[in-house]
Order: sequence, then structure tokens, then C-alpha cells
Amino acid sequence: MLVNYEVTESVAVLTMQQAPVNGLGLPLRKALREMLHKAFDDATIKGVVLTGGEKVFSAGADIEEFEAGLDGPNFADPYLGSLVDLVEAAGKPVVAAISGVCLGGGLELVLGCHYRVADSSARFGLPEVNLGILPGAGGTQRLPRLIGVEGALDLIVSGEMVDCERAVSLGLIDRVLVDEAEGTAVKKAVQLALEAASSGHWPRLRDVVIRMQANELSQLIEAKIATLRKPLPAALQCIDAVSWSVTLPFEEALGKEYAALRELMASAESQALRHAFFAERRAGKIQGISREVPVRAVTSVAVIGAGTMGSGIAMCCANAGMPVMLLDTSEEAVQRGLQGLAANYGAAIKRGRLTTEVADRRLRLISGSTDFSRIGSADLVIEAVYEDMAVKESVFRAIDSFAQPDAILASNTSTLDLDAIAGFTSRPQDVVGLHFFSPANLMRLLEVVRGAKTRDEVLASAMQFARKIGKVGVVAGVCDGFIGNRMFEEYLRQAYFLLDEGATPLQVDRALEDWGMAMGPLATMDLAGNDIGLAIRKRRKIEQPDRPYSAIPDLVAEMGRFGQKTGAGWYRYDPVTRKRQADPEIDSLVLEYGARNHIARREISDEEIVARCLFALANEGALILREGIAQRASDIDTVYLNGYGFPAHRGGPMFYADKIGLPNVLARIEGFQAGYMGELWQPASLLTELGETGQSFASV
Ligand code: HSC
Repeated sequence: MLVNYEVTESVAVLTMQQAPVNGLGLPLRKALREMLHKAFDDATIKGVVLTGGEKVFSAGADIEEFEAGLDGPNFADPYLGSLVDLVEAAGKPVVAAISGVCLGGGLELVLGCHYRVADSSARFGLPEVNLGILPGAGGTQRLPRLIGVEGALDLIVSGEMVDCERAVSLGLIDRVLVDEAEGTAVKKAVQLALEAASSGHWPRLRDVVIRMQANELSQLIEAKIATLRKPLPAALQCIDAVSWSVTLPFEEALGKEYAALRELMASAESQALRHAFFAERRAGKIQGISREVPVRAVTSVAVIGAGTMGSGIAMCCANAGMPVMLLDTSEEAVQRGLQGLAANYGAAIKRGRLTTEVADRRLRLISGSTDFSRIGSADLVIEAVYEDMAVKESVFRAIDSFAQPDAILASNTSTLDLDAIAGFTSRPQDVVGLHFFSPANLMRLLEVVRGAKTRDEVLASAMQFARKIGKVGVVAGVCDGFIGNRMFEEYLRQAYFLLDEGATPLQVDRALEDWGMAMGPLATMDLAGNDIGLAIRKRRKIEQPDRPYSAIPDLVAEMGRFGQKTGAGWYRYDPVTRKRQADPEIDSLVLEYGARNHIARREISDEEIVARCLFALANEGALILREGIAQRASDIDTVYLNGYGFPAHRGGPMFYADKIGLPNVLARIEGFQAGYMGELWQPASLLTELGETGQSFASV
């Protein structure tokens, strides 16, 4: 039964029970309609309480149903909007009793109720904009009538969740339970329904008239638009829709909201954002390992290496409430690491992101030591030392001798062979890669690297640890650069060749940034350090002497222009604002290099820049997929969306290639073969096969 029906003191309590999150798919909507009618038609029932039980109210419309398109079950009768209308028009009071998340269509259902009671576990939000749509079941019209236009704009346009306390201050709920002694939210809601029934009056949000001067409304709208960096259609449509709550009659506005929802639903942005949502959740599932595999609990962590990366990892653990020990070989290094951590927390307090109390609590969880025998108490040991095999060897031999028998031993290596590292221990089955991205405390991505001998339970435990510290874990196999950096190298190589041929650094970065990348490739290298790029290329020259690179980035790095940290790289940086500025010195270096090497320069379009860089990503992604380094194409997308500033509304490099159509991508790559450095463009066999048969990466 999807909706449980129970009567308490002449009040019908309807409990949604559609696991896992009471997604309001067609079956649940039908069940709700049936039970609502049952309650309305029963003369002995005085009021109705609508709840989702004690864990979750509802996460909104069933996003899985969206894929069926505009004729799919989401729009079938009863449409969620008409269910909300049914609740609101009831001849008896309907009270929502809310615990846990109450999102999207779930909150819209609650707005149709006459009263709202919540307990302190409740979280509210209209995250539709994150899926490229707008609240389409009356949310854009009822929310401003409840909490005002400004508050509604904030909530709807940001898509953010607010906790119960904030919801009270916004005026979103009528009664809140902070104390268990008061009973459950349902009990309180039953009382409220009885009170309303006996008063014979219960308010309907549709009846509220918002009085606001036109200029006040336009000021609010302009201010909101000004906060959007690169507004997507959904955000702008949300703003428009909220304004209709002031300017249009309720029913007319609902009709427009519905039409806007359908239009957005079919948009490329929404499809990509929905893909990103499911890709992230799919990434958490490990192929070949059942959900039942026992996982090792990680309750304390030791991090070896107190540099920037190690300190950032220690912060991640402390932020998740885990005690963590930061180790290094010298007391000085340990102290530097601890001071860096404290400074980071201090900066977060200053920016208002953290209270002093919370920061202190987290800092108290972190201790420092030079005594490696102390890692014996940790469930997980993470090595984050210098990227050098000899250094890793000595660290892993030490870890092996001190770590407890059940400990998980992890390396943060980004380029070295994890299997070789595992071979330095007597227990390679307990070794896994945990490749954090810098700054580790902020970046969401964590590549969880499965070595040849990594045991299933160790991999599953590492993925659970990723979730525990709020990261998006993606399983990767062992290869140089794993998923993300291996692909990035191809992307970067194209960016550099484009300079050889005629583009300027600013043109390359702008083309990709205008397309949606958070930062262009050259600006990214200025942030990461051009010295690091140089070191990698030097290593490549030894390992693969025939692998061609443009020499321009070497010239830039050899000038000491390492990027932001030296105030200059591909660009000059303002010492105060850190704003980049194109540098004529670099432009002439690029020109001279072309002339010296007799490379004919030509006009390169932004479209070509984007295509070359992105198809280089997708082509390498295809190799990675075929080699089994990534489990699925959507995992590759998740890596790029969470670790490389790939725009969510483009869905990731593999999704983007699928959308363009693999036959078209293949044809384009074949075209590149005729151009500069054309011999480097070897379409991956998987891409060729899929392209020739008209299939997609998603089908693999
Ligand atoms: C919406 O409501 C539109 C409305 O305006 C209505 C418009 C009218 C009708 C529309 C016609 C088009 N649906 O994240 P987790 C699954 S739009 C289906 O791992 P957590 C999820 O896939 C919706 N499935 O857990 C996963 O499944 P798996 C607006 C959903 O505790 C499982 O639940 N709502 C789902 O970390 C657990 O999820 C949102 O955007 C959904 N709505 O987080 C909410 N929500 O186990 C999106 C979750 O098989 N959801 N699932 O992998 C979230 O933000 C998070 O999932 C939660 C839970 C915070 C709910």
C-alpha cells in the first residue's frame, strides 16, 4: 500500500510510503488521490493529516519518470498540480506533518495544505532549478503568498535547502516541534486539524493577494538577476514565474507555470542536469560488488604528510566528525600543517561560513605527531606525501609495520602505479587509492582507485568513507592519471597545439569559458602550477620520447612563470584582486615560437577550439571506458562535473558527445586528422564502433 490510511480522533492520517524518498510518481499520486477522496467523502472524518512518516516527507516528483518526456507519467492524471489543488480545495482542513526532507513537489503539496507542522529534522527546498526546471505544481505561486516575494525568489532561484529553524524564520511552517516530549509532528498536526475543524476556518494560499508596487517588484527582480553569474533559462524562468504571483490572477499564473515547466523539461540543459543527478548516484554503485558486502567502519584516520594536501584531507575527516592524526617526519612540518589548518578554519570563520564553536570542535579532532607507531590506532591510513616512488616505498613499508591488521591503507597518488605501491606492503589486498583533488577540503570529487589486488570490502569501505566525508566517490582502475588527469592531459595538449597554430591563450580560455567551463585550460594551469605541468612533461619525455607536445608551455614555465603563485604564468595577476590580464609578452612568445618553427598561423574559430578540446576528452574517455578504468560513461561525467569545472548543464564530456551524436564526433575527429598534428587524432576503437553503428556511450 503506497498510502497508509489511519483514523485518529476523527482525523484521517495519510502516510506516504513509497521507498526510498516518497517520490511523487504516478502510482503514489493515484494512491494519494484515492485516500484523500476516502477521507473527504467520510462524514465522520473532521480533518486530514498528510505525512511521509518519520524519516522523509517527500523528495518531490519522481525524477526517473521525467525521462519518458512530455507524454510520460509525470504529466498523467492526476497531475501533481491538480492533486495540490484537490488538497487546497478540501471541505475539511488538511495539515501537513513534516519530518525529514520536503523538497520540490513534496513542498508544493505541503503548500496546498492549510497548515504545516514540522519537527526539527525537517529540511525544505525547491531544488527544481538544479534540474533545469521550475516548481511546476503551483510552488512559484503559493510560496510567495506564504513567505513573500523576496524569500520565495531566494529559495526558488538558489534551489538550496533550509533547515527547520530557518523555515520558521521564513514563515514557511506554522508549528514546530523541537522537543520530543511534545510528541510527534503527526500528533501535533492532528490537534491542529481538530482546532481548525471546530473553528470552521482554514486558510488557502491561493486566496492571498500580494500587494506590491511595480517598481518594488522590478527592483527585486533586477537584484536577483544581478546575483546570477551565468543565468540558465530555468533560473530566469523561475524569476519570471514568481513575478506572476504579483501581476497575474492565480489561475492564469498556474497555467503559465505549467507551460513553462513543459518547455524547460524538454530543454537540453534540463536533460543534462538530470543526467548529472543520476550519474552521481550511479557512481556510488560498484560493479560486481553487491550492496551486502561487509564494510569496515572508519572511525579514526591517520594522514601521513602534513603538506597542503595532507592537511586538507585531515580537515575533511575532522569536518565529518572523525578524529584524525596528521603525521610527518619532522616536528616543524607537522606544526606547519597544523597552523595551515587553523588558518583555513580561521578564514572560514571570517567569511561567516563557520562559527568559532564549530571550528574549535573540528580543530580539537586533529592532532599531530612524528611518531609513526601511533598510526596503529587508525582504521584508515592515508598517505599524502611527495609524488616519488622511493618516498612512497619507505612510507608504505612503515605503514605496513605499524597499521593494525584490519586497517585500510590508502595512497593519494595521482600519477604513480598503485599496484607497485601496494607491493611494498605485505597486504596489497588492503591497499586502495584515494585521489583527492586540491584544495582537498573543498573539492567534491574523490577518485577511489581499485588496485589489482584490492579486496571488495576494502573498495566498498573506501566508497563509504567518501560518502561519510561528503565527497562524490568514483571508482577508477589503475593507470597513469586515473580517469580525470589522464583525460585532462589530452585536453591540455590540444589547448597548447591551438596556440602553436594561431590562437592566443585568452582566446582558448574564453572560448571554453563562454561554452561553460568554470575556467579555461591555461588559467587552470596557472592555478595548478605550470611547474607541475613541466615536471609531468619531462617525465613523459623519458617514458614516451615520441609523444609530441607543444614546446610553448615549457618555455612559459622555464621563464619562472609558474602561474598565480608567482604572479605570472599564461597571464599576469593583480597582486590584490588576483584578476588575470592578458600579457603581450606571452602573446609575442607564442607568435615567435610559430615563426621559428615555420608553423603557418591561421584564424581559429571558438567553435573549433571547443570541439578540439572537448572531443579530445571524449576520445580519451572512450579508451578509458574500453580499458575498464571507468565503470561506465556516466562515471567519467561525474568526475568532470565534480573535479574539473565542467558545466553541469552540459552533462559531462561523454554525455555531451552522445548529445552531439557519436557519428558526428567521429566525423569531426576524422576531419582533425587532416590538420595540424593530425596524426595524433586516433579515434578510440570504442568510439569508432559506436559511431559507425549509431550508438552512444550511455549504451555501453
Ligand atoms: C520536482 O519535484 C518537480 C515539481 O515541481 C513537480 C512538478 C510537477 C510534476 C513534474 C512533471 C515533470 N525522484 O541522493 P540519495 C533516489 S523535481 C526519484 O542517494 P541522500 C536516488 O536516485 C524533484 N528518485 O540519498 C537514490 O536512488 P538509488 C525535486 C529520487 O540521502 C535514492 O533516492 N526534488 C529522488 O544523499 C537516495 O538518494 C529533487 O531534486 C526523486 N525526486 O539524499 C530532490 N530523490 O538508491 C533530489 C532521490 O536507487 N534528491 N531519489 O540510487 C535529493 O536531493 C536527494 O536524493 C535527497 C536524499 C536529499 C532526497
